[in-house]
Amino acid sequence: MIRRPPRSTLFPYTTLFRSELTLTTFFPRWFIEDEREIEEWFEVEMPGADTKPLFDRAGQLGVGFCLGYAELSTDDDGIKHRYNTQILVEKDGSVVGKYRKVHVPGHETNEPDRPFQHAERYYFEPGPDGFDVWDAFGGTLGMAICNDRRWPETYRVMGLKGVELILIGYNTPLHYEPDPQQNALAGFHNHLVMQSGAYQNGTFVVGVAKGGIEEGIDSLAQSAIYAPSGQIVAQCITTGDEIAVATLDLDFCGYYKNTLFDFDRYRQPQHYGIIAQQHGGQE
Ligand code: CDT
Repeated sequence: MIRRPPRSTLFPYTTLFRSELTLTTFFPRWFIEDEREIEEWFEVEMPGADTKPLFDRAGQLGVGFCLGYAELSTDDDGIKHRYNTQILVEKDGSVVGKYRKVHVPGHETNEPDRPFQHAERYYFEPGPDGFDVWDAFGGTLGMAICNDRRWPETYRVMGLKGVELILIGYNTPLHYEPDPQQNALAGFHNHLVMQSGAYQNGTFVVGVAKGGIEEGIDSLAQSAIYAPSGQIVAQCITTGDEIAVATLDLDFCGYYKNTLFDFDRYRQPQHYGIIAQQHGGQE
């Protein structure tokens, strides 16, 4: 017997979701040494002077949105931190959630033999806040950024917090220099991880690409909306500007959260300790 959650509302809001590092080019493809030049890519406040009109307009229209950008923050000790960040903005224009990318891929130093850099680990430190969820748009929403989507822990942490919709921006170059045999599988891996993350946690997932060619580099498109069944609800079919539209009944999550993936009933966390305690894999 399926236990339905008490709430039975449709997801009655319009939201727009943009990709990772939306406000700039994907600058980690360049290795820049000058600190001041680096900081030009970063936002020190959000909204700032350039982005305030977007918030105002969204508020006027009652359209929420999610936006990825490079964040420069200064802590209480005056130390600067650079994060790959995404925010969730409600339909009144208020920021309800901020997420800083946890899994930072790529390399730390200049590797001039590559056709282009992927120096995210030079520009960004891992987000210190982990994976949170927020009550927004009538549901429980979470966020992740690009490489996070490849790690099952990303979804499970939010799954344990009751997430119903995870918003993931990504920027995935179609050429992967460390192992080019993976190039042809980029689209397959993209769907594979988000479909399984959605299914195994009974949540909707929205994956949004900054796809197509930017500064001569071709990146994966295929933005899509995934259901808790693991099925694709909607998908973009071009590499140009395109909008995928779907109406999501978040109560559908209950069919999975309360049956096969009833965590309370079936999980065996006493056997999972190594996942949180051990960093690398054994030989
Ligand atoms: N932006 C981002 O995280 N991109 C990575 C590319 C592969 S690692 C160089 C990704 O996981 O899609």
